[in-house]
Amino acid sequence: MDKDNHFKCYLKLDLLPTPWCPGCGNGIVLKTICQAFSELDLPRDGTVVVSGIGCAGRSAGFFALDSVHTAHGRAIPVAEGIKYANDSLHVIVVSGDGDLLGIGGNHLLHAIRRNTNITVICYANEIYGMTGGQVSPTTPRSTKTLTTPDGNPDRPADVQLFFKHYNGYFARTTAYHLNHMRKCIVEALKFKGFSFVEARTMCIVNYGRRLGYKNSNEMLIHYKEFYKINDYAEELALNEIGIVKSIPAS
Ligand SMILES: Cc1ncc(C[n+]2csc(CCOP(=O)(O)OP(=O)(O)O)c2C)c(N)n1
Ligand SMILES: [Mg+2]
Repeated sequence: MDKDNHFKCYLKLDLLPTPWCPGCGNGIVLKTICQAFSELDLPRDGTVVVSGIGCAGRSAGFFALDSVHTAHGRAIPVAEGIKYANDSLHVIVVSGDGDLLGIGGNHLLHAIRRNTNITVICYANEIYGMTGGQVSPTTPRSTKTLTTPDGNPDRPADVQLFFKHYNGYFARTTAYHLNHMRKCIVEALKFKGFSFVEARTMCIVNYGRRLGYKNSNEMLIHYKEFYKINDYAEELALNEIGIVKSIPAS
């Protein structure tokens, strides 16, 4: 397999296409994760992928690796258990914003506190996609969803702040910024400790359409125009993407 196609060895190609809707950004994230695995030449028999429940959670089944599709919100503790049982494994969680920050939010806080050496890739589509478009912990304030027809009254979770008092690696990136996403994931995988990559990705069918986007390309253009790259910043502003490495304990 040539270098450009090497990432495919991490995928169950015979299962493609994925069940995701046309225009969904999850395939971009899935492919970029595999490209990052390929860049680091992660061993297929030494890498484990764990997911929770949701559209994003479906990705675990597409990796040609050992994988566990856990109960809703429980991917992180299962991944931690695997890592503590066999420290030589690379353990990666792939799941959605609702799964990781909503029902699973408690586990995330404690994994950050313990600084478990695993990587979490959050497919942050700002919505509960699989169940039809209910408000999620990353839905921006005032945004209309199925369950907030007058606009979300709450502030979204700013995950980088969860790291404030603990060492760890946080990065935010988007499905438009492909090279940046790959870099964020590669550095997360190399980080010795807990790493979290918030990958903004499009859900056009159960989210974007309600907001007036005609197609997911328009959502990509929004990412392009709204987000500025600010790598290695101490803290990212809402309109910034970048790597915030090893936020020091204060
Ligand atoms: C215990 C439990 N509660 C609720 C559900 C219903 N449920 C399935 S997926 C999901 C939301 C997933 O949202 P997210 O993690 O953002 O993934 P997405 O579908 O957006 O990729 C919910 C609430 C469930 N499967 N199990
Ligand atoms: Mg979601």
